[in-house]
Amino acid sequence: MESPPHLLHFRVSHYNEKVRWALDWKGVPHTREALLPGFHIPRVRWLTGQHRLPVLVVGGAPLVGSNHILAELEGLHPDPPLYPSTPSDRARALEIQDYFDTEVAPALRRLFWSTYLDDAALCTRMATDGASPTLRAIWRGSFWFLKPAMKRNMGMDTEQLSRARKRLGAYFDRIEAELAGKEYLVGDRFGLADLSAAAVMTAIIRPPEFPYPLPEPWPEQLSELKQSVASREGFQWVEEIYRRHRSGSREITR
Ligand SMILES: N[C@@H](CCC(=O)N[C@@H](CS)C(=O)NCC(=O)O)C(=O)O
Repeated sequence: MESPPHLLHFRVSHYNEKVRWALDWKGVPHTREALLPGFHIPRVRWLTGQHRLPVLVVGGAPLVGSNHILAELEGLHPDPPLYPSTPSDRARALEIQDYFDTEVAPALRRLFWSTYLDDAALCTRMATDGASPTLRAIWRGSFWFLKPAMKRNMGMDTEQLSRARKRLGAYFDRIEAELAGKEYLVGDRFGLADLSAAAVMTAIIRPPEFPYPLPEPWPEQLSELKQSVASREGFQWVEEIYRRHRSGSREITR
């Protein structure tokens, strides 16, 4: 018997949340393996020739990139459909997905990590949540070289961070403009665009249904960031979409 899909992921990550959500929502039983940022590289490189997560191993073959994985899942498990049925709705959903992946996700990730990286203890607690005490201690001991590498990798210089902060409101503008008073971003049912946009926004929103809550207390700056946009209609929409559509986990635990 073929083994179930196996997800290599970071618990904290919004790109990874897209794939978890799609697997859970489509009711696909799967196994998960959480890796630690930085320590993941040799394993993921060896498996896929690149270093980013999520990776979903299906029938022994690794799939890379959240968009690609979602498209493959749709082919393998068409019911319930995540992609809209008409070509024009599909094109719009893909365009929205692309905007949130390439424009919004990297900016929000910068903002999120910037609230942690100046505090080694807090950052370790968040990044290694769920790992063994030994791994957590090794990660903490490696923080002096992980921190600059992560800052470089995520493009966390002053200019990019300030641009991300300035554009935050525009990301909510985009959700609100696409919704234009409707319940869903494309068409009249939950789908690819909603899942992609809402999952990406969890970098700062963190609805209670997000499967891996951040350890408490949050960094003050992260709470402030969340608070600064909490009254936006787009923020409340993300929370509502999670409440309604983030179904229970289909992870197989051994
Ligand atoms: N376009 C990719 C982006 C994935 C991505 O940037 N993943 C981050 C986590 S949020 C990552 O793996 N970072 C670690 C690294 O770059 O080595 C996707 O949609 O899957």
